[in-house]
Amino acid sequence: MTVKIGMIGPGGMGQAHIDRIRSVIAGGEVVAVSDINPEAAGKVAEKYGVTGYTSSADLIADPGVDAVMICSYGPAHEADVIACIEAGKRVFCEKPLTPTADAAERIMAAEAKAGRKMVTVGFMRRFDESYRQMKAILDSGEIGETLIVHNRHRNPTVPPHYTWDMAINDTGIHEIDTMRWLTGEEIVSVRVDTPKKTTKRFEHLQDPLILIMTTESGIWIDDEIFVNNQHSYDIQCEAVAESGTIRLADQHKIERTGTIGRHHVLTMDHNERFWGAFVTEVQEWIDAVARDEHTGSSAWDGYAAACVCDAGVKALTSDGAVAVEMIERPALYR
Ligand code: ISE
Repeated sequence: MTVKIGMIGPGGMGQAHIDRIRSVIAGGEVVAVSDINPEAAGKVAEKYGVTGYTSSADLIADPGVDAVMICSYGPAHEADVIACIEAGKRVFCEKPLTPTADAAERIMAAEAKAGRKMVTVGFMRRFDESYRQMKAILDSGEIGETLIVHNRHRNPTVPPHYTWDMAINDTGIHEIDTMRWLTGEEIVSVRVDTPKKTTKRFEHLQDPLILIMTTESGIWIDDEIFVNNQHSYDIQCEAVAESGTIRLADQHKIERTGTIGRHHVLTMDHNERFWGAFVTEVQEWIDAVARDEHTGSSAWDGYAAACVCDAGVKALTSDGAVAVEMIERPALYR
């Protein structure tokens, strides 16, 4: 079976997914796109030879669309995700699922009504081979209990529209989800430490900043978020356990030797660094849709990430740790 996919919001991220589906992913075909901007909708539809809509509702209602990918901007997600659930169509939604925890709760209510999990959130690091190897070793218990996890999330630069809260809501959200998945625990408190600021940033940003999170059992997690480092997309993670440590190795693809010495070529953005993870993520989603099953992170994961982000944003403007407030996990997600 070929899964016929409708794509809402085919901007940079959406088109990167379309290109992967057309080149290296099996079992799926993008048959329609929608963009509220008629010119953009027309251009992308023509580029890929698919149906173009200016209304996401029309795309979701299209009987030729089996499942939907949403890559529009966060505030538009809730209405479209709920419309997909109500139409009985499985949906892959890029992160963040919703910018607020309340909106994610409404999505969970729609799934509860449908009686099944239909939403997958695009947290791609769960599909990265090296993170998966780290998790397998930690889960095996071979090196004992995890005590501490150190993370670094660095970008060469960010655009002027990157607002002060995005360090947490748009960048740190990756570690927030990955740490919940890696440790298998909820994050219960968040603190933000603010080091000396780089001068090479937009005035409105605290850059870098350090998120300090703790989990239910007391695992201590730090995350250096530095989004104007001027040189590379640099993702690091090291877990310290009772009788060993495990960390992501350098993510270089080649090593170059010459008059400048020997060096690794660094990646410059998430598409380059996590190419393989994106491919696995979308492939697993399409395979699961074909089997009429759910895969990947759920609406609960989207909700939990939103709750931790809320606490993180509060912590950014207050002293000390902020407790994460969450509802009890509904039965569907246990
Ligand atoms: C962006 O939205 C991403 O998802 C990238 O992975 C992250 O590194 C970047 O900071 C975000 O703005």
